[in-house]
Amino acid sequence: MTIYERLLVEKQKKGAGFLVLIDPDKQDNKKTIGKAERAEESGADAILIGGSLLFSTQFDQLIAQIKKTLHIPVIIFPGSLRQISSFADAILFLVLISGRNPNNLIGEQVLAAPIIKALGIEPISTGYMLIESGRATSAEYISNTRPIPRHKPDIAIAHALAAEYMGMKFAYLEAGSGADMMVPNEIIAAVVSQVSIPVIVGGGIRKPEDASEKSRAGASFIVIGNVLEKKDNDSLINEFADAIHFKT
Ligand code: 1GP
Repeated sequence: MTIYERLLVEKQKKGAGFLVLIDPDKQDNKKTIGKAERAEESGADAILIGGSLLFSTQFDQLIAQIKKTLHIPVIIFPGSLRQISSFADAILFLVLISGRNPNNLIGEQVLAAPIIKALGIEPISTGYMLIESGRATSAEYISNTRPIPRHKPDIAIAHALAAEYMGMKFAYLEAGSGADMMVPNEIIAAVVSQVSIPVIVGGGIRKPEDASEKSRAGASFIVIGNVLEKKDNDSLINEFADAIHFKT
């Protein structure tokens, strides 16, 4: 079974899947590994690892160490070509379809593809869509693109449909890490009502009740990052898992 299929099985069983995002720069490797272990114990379905920027020079070693103890998939959520590792189970093969920057639409992908092939990592093609969320986010700034206006669900639907028709496996609605405002539930529901590919939602989700609303609005996977870095406690991760896994 591929990692993609495994994720879909978890979503089917639990209502929605819980993905914990780890930023390799936020703490030292030892703490990061501990955090990944706690996420697995609490019921996270996979670890995403990556960020818009990467200061660390230990990316490969970190993933290798995480993989030694974890059983859930470790999936790269790359901000750049530097974030590729043979130790990962899969990589979100991101295409920033909400923007019109050719580098994020095809340039980086052409450079990354032969490396991914040579390393034998499973690529999961993902239509990545930035949704306006208040202040400019790192993803917007670094990619030099404009997000989709948050009160324009029709624009989001058109992009997600284009992702589906181009054969992508996920549509990712992204408010941005630490965003002031989350992706609105109306946009999630509107997109989910029109596309058949699973929708990932993340950015600025700080409370389990909000995560619950997003999964009930139809998101197949919810990504939680920042808040678990700030309030690193078992009970909060457990609450997120319970809120997102609404079928279990
Ligand atoms: C960001 O969607 C993810 O790429 C998660 O965002 O860090 O705000 O939870 P947070």
